[in-house]
Amino acid sequence: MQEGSIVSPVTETPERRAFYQKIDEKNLTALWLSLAELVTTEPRSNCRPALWGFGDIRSLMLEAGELITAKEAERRVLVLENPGLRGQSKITTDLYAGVQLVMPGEVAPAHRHTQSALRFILEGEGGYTAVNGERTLMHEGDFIITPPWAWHDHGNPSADPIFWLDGLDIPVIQMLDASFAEHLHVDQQPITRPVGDSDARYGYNLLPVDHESARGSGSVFNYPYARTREALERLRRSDRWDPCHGLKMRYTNPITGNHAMATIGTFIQLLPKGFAGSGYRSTDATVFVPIEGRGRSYIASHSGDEFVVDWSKRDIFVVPSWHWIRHETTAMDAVLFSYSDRPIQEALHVFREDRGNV
Ligand code: 1HN
Repeated sequence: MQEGSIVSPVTETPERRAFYQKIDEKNLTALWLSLAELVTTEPRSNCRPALWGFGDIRSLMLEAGELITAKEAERRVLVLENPGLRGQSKITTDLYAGVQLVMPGEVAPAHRHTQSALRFILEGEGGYTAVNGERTLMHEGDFIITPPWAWHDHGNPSADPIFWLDGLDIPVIQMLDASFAEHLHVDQQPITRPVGDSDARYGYNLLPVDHESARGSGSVFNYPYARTREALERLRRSDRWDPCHGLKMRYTNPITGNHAMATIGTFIQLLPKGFAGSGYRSTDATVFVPIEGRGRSYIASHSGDEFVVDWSKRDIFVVPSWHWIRHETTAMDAVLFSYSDRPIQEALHVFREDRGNV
């Protein structure tokens, strides 16, 4: 048996080779030649561990700010390409990541598409994004959702550049061949609801009495960092720390209790200072974004290759599927935002996780 395979390789004979050539012309191929690659005993992926330092991204983005406007670019974004998946606009096998810059006074024009997006605000205050007729203000650490097919535009009336991380399910929609997109005829969509409307309707442990009939028209779309951070701070007094995750929560849709987005799982975790985490692995390749503090994470593949990430605030790093990860902090508390395809894997009953020693 071949390592990582449930089948043995078959030998070649002249007759077999001739047969393969003959069936090739009919758009046929023999499964026994590819089965070992198609059905592996464990996840095998070209996705690699990687780190992008925010300092580098920030200065390159400001350079991009001199070269092109947000309007001409449609979105002024530098795409984070996984080093094992170059040329595909992927940070993991099925998710996209990019860092977006909106300069003071700029707008990123209104459009909509079937891909879902998350924004995680890295730097700057006072920008806004408008989704389905409602604006929400951006603050550092806020997690903001653009649901599929929702009109959205962004603007920065503040005096400073605003940077955020975009996470989208682009490769998923690509695989499904379900991409649709359109432009609005004006840069900024008409505003039909006051700031805070969705939050008041869905974000206070209350729901509109007829919310069922309004389903699809909205839910919470900004999860402000101030409130998320307060929850973590209160929990640290009472909760037991998880040996792998510290104190980790997932963002939810308050109507369903499910993940906040249908395709992308989103998480926030507090690692206290002096934390030395145990190893953890899961089948959802995960993008991490520290928003407070600094620390070190050790990422190890099944073959034992170790990738050490020294991270600080606003850096971005990725952990491939089924790679061991463990986190360490020293003198400072740290808070990490993360996202993965976990909702898809759970829906398909293929999500697996494992705890142990690296
Ligand atoms: C998009 O619409 C945004 O609205 C950002 O800010 C990144 C990447 C690919 C396709 C659409 C945005 C995107 C995107």
